[in-house]
Amino acid sequence: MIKNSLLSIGLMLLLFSSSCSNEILPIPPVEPLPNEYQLAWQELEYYGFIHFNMNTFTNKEWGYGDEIPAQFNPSELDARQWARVAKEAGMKGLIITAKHHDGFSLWPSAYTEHSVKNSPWKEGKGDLIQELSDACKEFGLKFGVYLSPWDRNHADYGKKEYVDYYRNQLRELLTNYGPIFEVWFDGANGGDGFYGGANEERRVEKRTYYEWPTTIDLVRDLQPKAVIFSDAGPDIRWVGNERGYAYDTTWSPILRDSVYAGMPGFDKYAKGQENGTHWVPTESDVSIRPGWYYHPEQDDKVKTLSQLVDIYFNSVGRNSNFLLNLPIDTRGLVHENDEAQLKKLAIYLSKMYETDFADSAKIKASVSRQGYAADLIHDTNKHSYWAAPEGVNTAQIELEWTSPQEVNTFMVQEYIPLGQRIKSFTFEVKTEEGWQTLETGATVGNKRLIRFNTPPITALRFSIIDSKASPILSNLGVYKAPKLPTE
Ligand code: FUL
Repeated sequence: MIKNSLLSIGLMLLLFSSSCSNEILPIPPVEPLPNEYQLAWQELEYYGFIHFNMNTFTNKEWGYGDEIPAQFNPSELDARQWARVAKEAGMKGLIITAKHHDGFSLWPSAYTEHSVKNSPWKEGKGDLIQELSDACKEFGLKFGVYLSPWDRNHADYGKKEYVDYYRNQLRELLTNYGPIFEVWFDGANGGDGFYGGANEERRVEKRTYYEWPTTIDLVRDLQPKAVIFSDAGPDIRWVGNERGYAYDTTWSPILRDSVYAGMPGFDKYAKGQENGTHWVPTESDVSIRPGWYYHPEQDDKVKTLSQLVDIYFNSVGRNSNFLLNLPIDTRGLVHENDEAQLKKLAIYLSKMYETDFADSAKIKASVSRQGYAADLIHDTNKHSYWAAPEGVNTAQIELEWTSPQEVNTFMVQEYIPLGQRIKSFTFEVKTEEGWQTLETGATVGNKRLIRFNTPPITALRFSIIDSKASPILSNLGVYKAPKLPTE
């Protein structure tokens, strides 16, 4: 009893002294929260996928598994060229299909004959995973692997032995090639295949067959800093389509009861959930061509600059990461047409981000928490931020210029280490005609990008209408994106 009263007197004194002093109190987080590897991953924003192996030479999207290693025969394979192109494109990493559904392995795995070691490429002495890992290192890119759970070549697919084989392969990939930033578990599996000559249909129970919890533990053990992607995480989730578009409302938290690649009814996760229990942000994957693999007949179907820009805004700009696939051609190179489009996107984005017009604006907030003033939204420290007072879930941030500005893009970021909070906002600009509302939306998360097309503006207002708890913004920017050509 005495102890309790002493405790409450102590607490009162503490509250009294902090309300009298200028002490900056930490802000309570709103769970679920990202871990440090998810945060580092989120900062990558844009990175590349490489689809290259047997299908490249058979001109297919899904090989049956009866191909023979002799068919894998690139004439000028150069993983350094891929890394150079990716780097120049502004990508932060590359994830390669180490093994796709047909089972052919791009490294000399000790557990199968169905690999580069029996191919004509480098007379069977090549190891493409090593080459790409080295090239990524040289060009300062992160390196990730895709290992298809479904294997249409393997005789044991469907039995327990295959799951051991899968883990053995994974162990090779996660042990021998340096740091891996992302492990990609594809969801497509089950169905007909070669299966060591059985040529039959094999269905597996996707939830239980692979014993995912054990495989996830293996990844944690071998590459504790890697994030694991599958339809529902555990770390990164699929955005729910292969067009590269996140939803307008995209929560990083999801309500999740289990995790496995290829979960049916994925739709319920696509937008995430405001009251989600696990932090599992989205990754938006899309190919620069119609196919994931190279097909010569698609040489003139590479996405246009406008399409790529649109995807960028609808992925990175909607609280997602952008994973852009490059189908490597039969020479073993990123095709010239693809490289040209990547360059256009890189130039476009660097021009857009070149000048931040927020630098010359006066920034005001309708309310601020002590120690978290409005100017902290726009400084060079990514860990400083503006926040509304405790219990205040609505606020307005206004930017004002002394002369009209020709701008067309607004960027805003929540400070996600303390949780995703904002659930409703509006965006307005002021022109000679007065104020007009240009957008109303729900989520912000890591980044929200808003494009607009108005006469020059003298002010803009980002209003947080509602939030799960007092909102926290870490960054904002105002840009002038170049005009897009009509292609
Ligand atoms: C899908 C696969 O079936 C496609 O072939 C491709 O690899 C894509 C990224 O994932 O599930």
